[in-house]
Amino acid sequence: MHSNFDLFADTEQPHRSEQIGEQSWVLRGFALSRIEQLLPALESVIERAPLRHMMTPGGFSMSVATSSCGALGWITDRSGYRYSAEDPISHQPWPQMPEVFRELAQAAAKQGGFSDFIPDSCLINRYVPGAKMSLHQDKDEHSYAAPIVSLSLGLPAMFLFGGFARSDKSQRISLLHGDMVIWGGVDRLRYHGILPIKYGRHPQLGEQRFNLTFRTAG
Ligand code: MD3
Ligand code: FE
Repeated sequence: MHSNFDLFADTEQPHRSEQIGEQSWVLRGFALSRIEQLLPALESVIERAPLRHMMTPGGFSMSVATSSCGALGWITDRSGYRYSAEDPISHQPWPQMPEVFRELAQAAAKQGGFSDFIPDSCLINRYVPGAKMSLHQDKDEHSYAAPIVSLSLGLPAMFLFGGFARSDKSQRISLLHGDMVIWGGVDRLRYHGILPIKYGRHPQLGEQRFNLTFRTAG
């Protein structure tokens, strides 16, 4: 793994950046400078579009609770995985993507060389201890040209970063409160997952982990 220190002119704060793939990077603590705007914005989104355990096409309830904001939200039910312009519970459009979400996602994407990233969807995943996400590829987006940017909050997680076949060996990368990750280009279709979250209590978020993923879905 390659590691280096970068000095970002816009924040004047040094961030540790780790390259984990040809076009993938972990930006340690990248969201911390905006945490005071970020947490209330997240709270307001999930007040309007409450977290829910969606049903997979196979009929299992997901251990992760999800919601979305932006023009499109990711949903799953008995008819499959897809993006939808409305929340299937309220039949209303998803809440707007808060400015601070978009700004952080675009600033992170820029660090990976994706300077024209325009996310139209933010999927919110909430993990409690024991919740996990099995190895999968993200293939529901219209185009794979745009990167995916993720933001981790709360309890730590062990992220699995695999290859292009399910059976390829995975790297294990721990993701902490405030870390952001960029995946694009040749790494966009890699298998990935999250090991079961360990018990613990985060000082700001309690017994949970949130992951926000920013995508160009439409
Ligand atoms: C790696 N979420 O929502 S970060 C997902 O932490 C998802 O909640 C995880 O996988 C989480 O689909 C992992 C997101 C992520 C997204 C896309 C990727 C990691 C990726 C695409 C390629 C490689
Ligand atoms: Fe995924």
